[in-house]
Amino acid sequence: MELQKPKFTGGRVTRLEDARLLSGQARYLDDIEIPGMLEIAFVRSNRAAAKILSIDTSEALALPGVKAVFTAENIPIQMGVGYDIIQCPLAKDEVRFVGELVAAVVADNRYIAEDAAELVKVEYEPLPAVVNMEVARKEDCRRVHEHRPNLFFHNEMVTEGFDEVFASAPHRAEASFRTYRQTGVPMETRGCAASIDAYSGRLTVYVSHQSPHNFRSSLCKVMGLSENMVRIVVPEVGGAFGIKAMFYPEYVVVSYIAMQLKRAVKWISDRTECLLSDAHARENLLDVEVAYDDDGRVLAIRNKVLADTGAYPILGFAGAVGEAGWATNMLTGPYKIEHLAIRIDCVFSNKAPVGAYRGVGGPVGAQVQEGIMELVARKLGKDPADVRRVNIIQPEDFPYRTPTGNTYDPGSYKESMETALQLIDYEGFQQEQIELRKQGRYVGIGMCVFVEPSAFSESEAGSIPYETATIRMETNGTVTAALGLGPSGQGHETTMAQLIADQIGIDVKDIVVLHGDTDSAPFGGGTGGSRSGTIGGGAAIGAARELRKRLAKLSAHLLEASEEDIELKDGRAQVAGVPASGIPIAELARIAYTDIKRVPEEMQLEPGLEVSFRFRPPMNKTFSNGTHVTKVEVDVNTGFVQVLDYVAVNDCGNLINPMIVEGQIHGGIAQGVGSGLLEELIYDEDGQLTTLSFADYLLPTSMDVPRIRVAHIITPSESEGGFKGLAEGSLIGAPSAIINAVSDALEPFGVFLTDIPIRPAQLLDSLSKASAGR
Ligand code: SMO
Repeated sequence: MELQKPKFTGGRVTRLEDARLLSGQARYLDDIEIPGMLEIAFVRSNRAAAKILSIDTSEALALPGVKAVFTAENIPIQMGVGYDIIQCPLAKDEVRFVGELVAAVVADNRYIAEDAAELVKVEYEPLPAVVNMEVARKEDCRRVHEHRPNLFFHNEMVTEGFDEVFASAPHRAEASFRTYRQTGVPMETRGCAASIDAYSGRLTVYVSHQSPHNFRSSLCKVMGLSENMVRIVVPEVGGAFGIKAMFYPEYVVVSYIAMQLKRAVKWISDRTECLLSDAHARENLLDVEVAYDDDGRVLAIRNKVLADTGAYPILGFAGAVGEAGWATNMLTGPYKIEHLAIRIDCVFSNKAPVGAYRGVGGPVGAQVQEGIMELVARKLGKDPADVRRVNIIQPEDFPYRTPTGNTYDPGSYKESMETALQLIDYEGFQQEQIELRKQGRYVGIGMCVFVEPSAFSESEAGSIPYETATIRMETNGTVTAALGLGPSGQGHETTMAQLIADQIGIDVKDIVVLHGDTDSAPFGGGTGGSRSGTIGGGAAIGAARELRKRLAKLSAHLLEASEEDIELKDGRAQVAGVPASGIPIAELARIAYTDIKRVPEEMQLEPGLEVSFRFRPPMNKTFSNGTHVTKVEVDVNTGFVQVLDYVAVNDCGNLINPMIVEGQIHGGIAQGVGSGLLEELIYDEDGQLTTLSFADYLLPTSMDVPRIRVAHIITPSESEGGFKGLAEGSLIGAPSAIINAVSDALEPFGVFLTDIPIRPAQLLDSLSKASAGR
């Protein structure tokens, strides 16, 4: 039987979830109401480092409406969070960062709980806070964890023959790059609610999260619970960006309290808690030495990375090791650079824990890789595009093995760059730039050519290399599909339905995609690492294909035709080319369940029209790629940067839904404007976070985000459907493209920017340093 030309896959199918999302009908965590539910407010440490001498909860307990106050004393749970570190969900004896949980107040409502939290008296004996990572790494620095040196992770890697190549290169240059702390800032903050079912004794946890099954595994492991006694329900999620991929101590406290009090309880983070305690990301210092030849060909890179993990590793993420690891793993990006010497040092500090944020180390690696191209161009007086042309991996080089051991499947690295430069009129702009400079206007153009790893299918510790889809045709011919994914607005209900619909010849509107409930969804890894389309999509296609086989077999039997001649199309099964012969798929479904004497004998004991299919991509990773180019204008008096124009050329293989892909790209670029120009979590020297609201932690608004032009190039992967993940790529590309454009604008001043973000004050600082140096 021939598969018809896809009707839905590849099309701009209107998102099925949007009717409820856009009309206020969607149910997020805070919309969940459980009878008798109490609310929790946390007492968080206001010290970066201190011994806890005493906690007096008596006044809080006396407030009317307060049901209980919990401290480490009455929550005797210890979480092994990795690297020999044990974390108590509520701090015991010592606090290690501002925002760490100290006590939980349970009350009739959040107002009372907040008031009571202020009445909890914690007596601290301050300790010197370890805030600066360069200080933290020193032997004589006070230890954040007494039993471990602050420098808790160290790794080195060097390619064979590095020293010789480096020493004999015609040119060498150095630069230090720094990426400052940022965080994901989902519109809906983190939170969870827990309740015990009075009859079964099962614990249900509602949580705004990316991976229901991983969440359940972590919760059960930490609390010593049996997985069949725990149900995780993920309601609608209003953005996640990695920070909701991990497991945080609040979840243990809320679940524990629900079990103790036998009452439903809920906690939702307010915005300040979010900035204090959601995973932070990106704090890295990268010292780079680069060796290159007269043409600008990069021969070797030495990169020393120092990364700040904060006070604890976060469960479900390899801490700053993950970020520094990815930044260096992908350091050569789209370029053919053979020699690398890498050193990674990760330190603990008295700051919030570091974890996943869209792209993980990707934006950091891209900043360095693209910064190197810019640096070499400046040193040689060449056009940055020409330096990239000399270094870029050519079509004939695929599959290409990087010095860090990645095997790139084919991509359009060079083509994406040339297309992007044409679309933005790179050459034309250079003329315009000269004219504008004469008028005292500083405009610049910058690019980032990037490669994004996705669909990790090698079973690394804790990561699930596959996804499973369970799909069932109901007796009326509609389909219910369940996956272990955890969407946070990406439109999985639509994209998965598109894939399934094309396999079995029904309409997308006749498919309901379920996710986020461990009682109904098959085990899976959830959403992260740009994996859902590729791995989840592969599972959806595989399951639908199995279902199609069953429908073909049944209809062949009923139509007295050969299975090979059956086609499923527009809701009917028919002998190919003979529509009159057909039978509605809904009728097939009815027969399959309720008239089984008409079902072929060998199918009678099969479970109706329900199939499960596990998919693991055939390669370890697939790599999407793209090029971002942007024009900016800098006001040299105020340091204000306006992004004027933006072109994104993207290659993620075959597209399931171009509209959804473009949405991902627009969103990533908007975040990239924040990441490049505005967002920074700033700690003072005592370890106090000074950016506690959006008045200080600046997010991009629609006024900051430019018009974006997107173009697609399609180099299919070898995975099912030819898909590659693309969700994180635009945040990998955008910050670096913007920084490079700002550097280009300020080239007449000799400014060369290396840091992310480059905020107005820092920009003015670089300008005055550059002019002082002249
Ligand atoms: S930072 Mo994402 O959840 O891979």
